Amino acid sequence: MTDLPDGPIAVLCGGVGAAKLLTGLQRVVAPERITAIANVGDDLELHGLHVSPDLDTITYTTAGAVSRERGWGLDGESWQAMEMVGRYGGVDWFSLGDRDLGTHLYRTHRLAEGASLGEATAEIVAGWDLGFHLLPVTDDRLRTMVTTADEGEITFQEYFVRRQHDVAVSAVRFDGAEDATPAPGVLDAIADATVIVIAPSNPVVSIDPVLAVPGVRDAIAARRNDVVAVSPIVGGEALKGPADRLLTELGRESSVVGVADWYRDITGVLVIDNVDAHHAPGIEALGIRPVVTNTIMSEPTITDALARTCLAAR
Ligand code: FO1
Repeated sequence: MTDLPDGPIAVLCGGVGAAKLLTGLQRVVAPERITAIANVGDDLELHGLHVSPDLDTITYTTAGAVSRERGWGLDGESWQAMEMVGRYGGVDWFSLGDRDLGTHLYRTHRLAEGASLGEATAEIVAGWDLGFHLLPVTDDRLRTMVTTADEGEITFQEYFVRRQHDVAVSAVRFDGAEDATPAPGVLDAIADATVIVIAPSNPVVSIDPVLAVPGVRDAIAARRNDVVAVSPIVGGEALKGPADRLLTELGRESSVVGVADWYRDITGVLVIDNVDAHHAPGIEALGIRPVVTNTIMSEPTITDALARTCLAAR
């Protein structure tokens, strides 16, 4: 068994890939040692509700309550409320399940009472008895915007869901990032961590909006030797979502070398899948140490082994 380091662990997170790795991490070390710092650029206001997809995907997945076939939202969902919204001609391209709505009702009410997104998130996490700490990277408004050829600039969810990310993107912007500040606990979690893991999330639209909050990228870069990133690209493709196409559309290489180049100034290690072992020299040439293992988290034993590898890799 690889010897695991002591001390606190920080994990930069997007949605599905990060949530899976977190379920492994919280099994291989005490969950209280883990602070997940999550992207909020996917958030949206819909039907007067504040929806935080990455925060909720992490919460529901680590709680074992996520819908396995969708990878988001809750298991055993019904869609009665959405059917009513659709009946009246309301926005129904973004499906909110009846159980999931409870989360958005609670979060929206707490925000209206003056609670921060971080405070509301901590209460929701407590409601699922999760042992790890889940922080939004910022409590401020930050929204990922993408520029498409046919519609110009649209919100991330209009791209990802309404367009099913089936449209080329020429630019990505994080609206509000320049005025945002790291949420309480974020910079301390990065400074105090023994290991900082960059989860296998989309580098362009999930990890970059986390790094875009002033102070966060510099804090991570300062700890580069203790940072371990996991490539979300395997064999040149994304396991889920548009990461491969986005890298290509933005003029970068959709490969583990392209990911290494994307993370060049902030990570000392890149964990890649066995199928990409031949790319190791190209990664080393960028001054990043490659760690080759099975990164396809298709079952808990693989997920836990990957979690151990990440913690032991720095
Ligand atoms: N993804 C979809 O493809 N279609 C949906 O209707 C949808 C609804 C939805 C509701 C709540 C939520 O937390 C996530 C939801 N997602 C949906 C996934 C979401 O777009 C992605 O999880 C992230 O924003 C990208 O990681």
